[in-house]
Amino acid sequence: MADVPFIVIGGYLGAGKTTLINRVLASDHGRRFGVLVNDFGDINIDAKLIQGNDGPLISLVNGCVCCQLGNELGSGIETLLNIAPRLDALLVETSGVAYPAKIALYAKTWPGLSPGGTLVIADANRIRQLSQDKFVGPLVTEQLRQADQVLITKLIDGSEWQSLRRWIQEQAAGVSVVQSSEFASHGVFEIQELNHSQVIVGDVVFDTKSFSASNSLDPNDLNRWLVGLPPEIHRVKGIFYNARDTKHRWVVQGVGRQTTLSRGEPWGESPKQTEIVLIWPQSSTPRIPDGILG
Ligand SMILES: Nc1nc2c(ncn2[C@@H]2O[C@H](COP(=O)(O)OP(=O)(O)OP(=O)(O)O)[C@@H](O)[C@H]2O)c(=O)[nH]1
Ligand SMILES: [Mg+2]
Repeated sequence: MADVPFIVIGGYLGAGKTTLINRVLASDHGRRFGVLVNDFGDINIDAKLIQGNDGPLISLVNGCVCCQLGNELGSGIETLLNIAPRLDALLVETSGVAYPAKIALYAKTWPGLSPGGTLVIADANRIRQLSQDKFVGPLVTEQLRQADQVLITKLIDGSEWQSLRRWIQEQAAGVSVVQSSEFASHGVFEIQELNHSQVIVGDVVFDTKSFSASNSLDPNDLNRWLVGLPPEIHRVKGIFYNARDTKHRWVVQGVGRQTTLSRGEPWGESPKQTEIVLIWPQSSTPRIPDGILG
């Protein structure tokens, strides 16, 4: 029986990993994926946002899989490998604070897995600035170095593409760089593994806070609260029960200063609940404003 490719999707908080996974799952690939999704907070928002997967999804929560959740990842892999008929591939979304090569190593040692490569997602608007950040810069740069391929998202100005690609290749010698608009979903099966000489895992520590409530939220109130969040909060994400549209889940996304509220899937049978997670580098100690979620 052929080994199952183990494909790792990494990259910093909010770069676009879940969005890419949803795109791959929704495409006409004719393959059955098992998905493992690690979210750093204590509520796995991403597991609720991954859609269109006919296969199984395993949620790894409350920590980062590269350092804290090794046993959970192992048992998740084993569960997926035991599914009959055999899945065609395992797709792993690392948390945005993970060192992806450490996770990719599982494919080299775990019976039944074969290496499927590491795709690291980079947000065109933020990657250079993040690489200079005094707290997270070393992590962000190391994530790029651990990639077999880098995928650039959110490229608005096409004229930036060449210089961004060159910059990434300066950080990570030999890596191939693609932009998301030119990345076909079957590309996840075509990642060429590079020979990474060593796997570095640093010690950037992150903090998280989550809110859950069963009462509805007004989008205007939520927006006002989001605007008041300090810039040290690197990621906000969640689903909320919108007082104005109680049929659908609403999704809140915040990456840096960019925030959006959008309509999600119908609630269906699931309980109508607001669940929002904030993540930030621990050293920055932001003050989270009181208010609707305070
Ligand atoms: N314009 C644009 N927005 C994108 C793209 N990819 C992702 N986004 C947006 O970026 C935000 C974060 O996307 P996610 O896919 O959740 O990012 P992520 O890397 O999974 O985030 P974490 O799991 O929290 O680290 C969302 O608002 C997405 O809609 C893209 O290619 N273009
Ligand atoms: Mg995600």
